[in-house]
Amino acid sequence: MKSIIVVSGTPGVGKTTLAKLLAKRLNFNYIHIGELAKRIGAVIGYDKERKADIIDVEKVSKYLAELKPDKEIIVDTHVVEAIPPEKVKKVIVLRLDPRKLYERLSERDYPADKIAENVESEVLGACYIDSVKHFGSDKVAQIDATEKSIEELAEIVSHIITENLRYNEDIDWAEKLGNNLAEFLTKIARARFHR
Ligand code: DAT
Repeated sequence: MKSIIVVSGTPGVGKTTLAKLLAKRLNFNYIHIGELAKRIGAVIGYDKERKADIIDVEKVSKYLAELKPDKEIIVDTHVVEAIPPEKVKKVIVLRLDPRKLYERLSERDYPADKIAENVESEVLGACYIDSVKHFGSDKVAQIDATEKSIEELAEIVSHIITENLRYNEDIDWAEKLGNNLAEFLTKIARARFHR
């Protein structure tokens, strides 16, 4: 049975860039869950505030569970509930220093609310926690992408996948930001009210 490799993480951490490069290098199929949902009619609404499609996670999960692909698949998503855990071999969770994430998201055409929400969820490690809950800690590999080039990341992750390695970097942004955390979060929260 061909399995699924999930690349997850807060929007802006570099999932799509890495997942596409990995698919090319390893000769795997690439699936972006947002695009797949559109293609199979699993978009059930639009969240105006977040400027994002609302996905029928059960429909997508069922579709992936029944898929009989000719190759392994790299799935690009932060919506882990849309992936059937029994099909998954490895989950790569990319993490990014929240200050860098804030810069990246500010360069995108993102509403201030969405930026704040994503940065806060990166501080808390929400995608990592969700992944561990959904897939189990054995399958989840957490990587700090902050100081790594795309090439470096692809090299590390290729090894993790092909050799099925256990890998987990100890990441705690609250600890890293220390005394600057409160000031940083206040700055982001304020931006919400100055639209
Ligand atoms: P995501 O799919 O998680 O939303 P992305 O792949 O679209 O993220 O990347 C967001 C931006 O960051 C994009 O302009 C490419 C850049 N980027 C991604 N990974 C990077 C890395 N390791 N080093 C430098 N820039 C990176």
